[in-house]
Amino acid sequence: MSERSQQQTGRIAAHDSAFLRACRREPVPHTPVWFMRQAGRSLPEYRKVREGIAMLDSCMRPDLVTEITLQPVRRHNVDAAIFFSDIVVPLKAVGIDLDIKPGVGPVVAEPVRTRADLERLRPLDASDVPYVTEAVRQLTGELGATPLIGFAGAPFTLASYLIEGGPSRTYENTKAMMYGDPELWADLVDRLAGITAAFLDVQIRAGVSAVQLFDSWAGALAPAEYRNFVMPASAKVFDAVAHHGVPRIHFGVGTGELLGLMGEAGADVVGVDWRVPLDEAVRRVGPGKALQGNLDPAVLFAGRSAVEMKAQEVLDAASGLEGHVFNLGHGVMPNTDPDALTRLVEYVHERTAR
Ligand code: 1CP
Repeated sequence: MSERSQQQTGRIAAHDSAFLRACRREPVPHTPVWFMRQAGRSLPEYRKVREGIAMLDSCMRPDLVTEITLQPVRRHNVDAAIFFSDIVVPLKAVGIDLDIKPGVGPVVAEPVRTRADLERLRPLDASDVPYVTEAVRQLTGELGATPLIGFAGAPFTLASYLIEGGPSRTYENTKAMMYGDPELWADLVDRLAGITAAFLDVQIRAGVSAVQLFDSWAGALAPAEYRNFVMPASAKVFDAVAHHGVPRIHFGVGTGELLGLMGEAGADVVGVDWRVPLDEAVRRVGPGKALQGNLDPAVLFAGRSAVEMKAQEVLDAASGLEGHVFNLGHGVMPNTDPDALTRLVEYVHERTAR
């Protein structure tokens, strides 16, 4: 089969799925469910296949990526798969010396702090990430009518890892550059927007049915700063992939005050964490966009009846929405009981069956 017809086959098969219908704000047979970090350490089968293999190495092995991406689909009956990778993979692919340290997260050997450092961020080309194209093709073949979501890190969140050198609570170096050298900052996030757009483009060309832009840490910013320093770069990413016509999801943590702007940046679906109920979130986002979220991932530790009660609250708050994709307000935590996730999918499907 030609490359083009193969990618079309995956997308055509998934076109009428509940997930894609909800993203397009069309009527659905049931509310679709998937979970951020549905693949990963909460699953014993994941821990088994990852044994002895470093996180970034696993992202570069198409057979392993395919297996890990499929694990939660088999186990939980979720309505979408999310491509197994990491937001720092494209940075590694353009030559940034970084690693993902167990229990820590991404660590950058030489943080990006000066104009000379910017030169290390060359543009990304599809030939830098052949393993991504290969894995997406394998996956769309295996998934049939279940849509595959591609993703990338948004410029602000990627910049925070590059500048801080690793995870941060305060983003002091990131904000120092933003406020202290706005020109350098603008050039940095613009370069990152190019890399991110190219990384999404590779995934879409290979056959993913939707993309999610993770600006996980944008909630550290006030709306005015988000609008000035971050939104133009994220808008550039959304604009660059708009012509493909696949739904674009935009998500961050603690972004209640930014929801309107995050929608305005160019998203079709706005992801909401657990801090803002969906009936309030829809007022902040405005018409014409679907919402995704927003059960507190910690609720999954509280026992079955609490999970069902809190899940029902999310469904009730979403009852007036035109498009709702059920998800957690952030990723599945590693100690989560996988059976609680399976039961949650069942609950949402049963309660929303039309
Ligand atoms: O060895 C391991 O299992 C390491 C844990 C892990 C995993 C499973 C990391 C390190 N990344 C991943 C995979 C991953 N990363 C996925 C897989 C697909 C799925 O959701 O099932 C996705 C979507 C990501 C994206 C990602 N990486 C984000 C955005 C999502 C979010 O959680 O907000 C972020 C911020 C990262 C950075 C990162 N990578 C890994 C960790 C522990 C972190 C966060 C570190 C921090 O707190 O700053």
